[in-house]
Amino acid sequence: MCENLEMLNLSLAKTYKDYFKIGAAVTAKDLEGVHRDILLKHFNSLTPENAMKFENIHPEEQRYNFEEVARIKEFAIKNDMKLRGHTFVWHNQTPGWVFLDKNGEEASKELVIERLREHIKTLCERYKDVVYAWDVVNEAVEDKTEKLLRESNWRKIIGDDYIKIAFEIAREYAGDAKLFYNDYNNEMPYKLEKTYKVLKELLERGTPIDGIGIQAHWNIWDKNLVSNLKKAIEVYASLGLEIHITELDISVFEFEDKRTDLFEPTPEMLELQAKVYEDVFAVFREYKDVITSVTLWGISDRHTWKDNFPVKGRKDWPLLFDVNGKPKEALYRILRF
Ligand code: HAH
Repeated sequence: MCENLEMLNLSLAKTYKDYFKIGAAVTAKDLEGVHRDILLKHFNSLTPENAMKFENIHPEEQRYNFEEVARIKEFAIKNDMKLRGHTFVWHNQTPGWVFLDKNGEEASKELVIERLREHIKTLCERYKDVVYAWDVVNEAVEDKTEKLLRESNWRKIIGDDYIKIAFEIAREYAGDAKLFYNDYNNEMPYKLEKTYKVLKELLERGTPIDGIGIQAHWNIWDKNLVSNLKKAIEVYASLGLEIHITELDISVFEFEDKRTDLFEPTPEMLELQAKVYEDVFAVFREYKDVITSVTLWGISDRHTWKDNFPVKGRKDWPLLFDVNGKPKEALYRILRF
């Protein structure tokens, strides 16, 4: 405890300044109150959790909604932070209009590509001064069947080359920002193999992909996590890719565990969680030459997407600060090494 008191003054971002950026996913609400204090002390990179997603920032063809991102951008610049841009091409949270023509029929390939270009150009130019990396394509690899690529409107209308096309367009407008392919479970063997195939082929065809985002929506029960993670980092690095950990959180529930009767995390869970955070940060440090950014998908357990996934309305406690914004044992473990 004495030791913990001393550590209260330490900053995560400062502790890791010679390793990688330390980020958090944020909404505009997080720029006030307890979350604001935590951000200022511990983080130097921000990812808008939802505000840059297509349906939020570009809800209608002729209407952008820049308000929330403007507040996040202003906060970042004022406090010497950078942004990760998330995300241009995704099968979720993309408005229907993108894929429909003026008669309400399925839009042509040319029209969808033209719209994508306009969208990417607008965002890249607007956020050039503050975004250091874009998630150009999110979650394109299929994980249920044997197929490599997921079905989506993007793929259905543009064809398999939609990924290559998106990266090429982004490269035209993104300036110095790095371009990332981002996905979940891509450290697990089944998906690592597919992702490697997809990315290798894209890179061989000259697709301007700079890096891979490992989302890192993990849990405290996965015994193979550290070995899978190391293997995945080595495989992706062998392709010459930079690596970002983009959406880290460590659930107290196994994915298959759908129980709803737990109202606070048990001491055993918190201890196990601290150990998993400690272990994965040791791996991140070991690979600091290829890992250049580590982002938590939220700030404190008060607000986390895990409260609605995979079970809607079930509380989870996956982050480094508790529901009151107090540091958890997990935070101390990654500050002390
Ligand atoms: C992520 N999907 C998204 O990239 C992010 O934008 C969103 O806010 C939260 C999570 C993760 C995901 C998953 O782990 C399993 C199935 C679908 C989506």
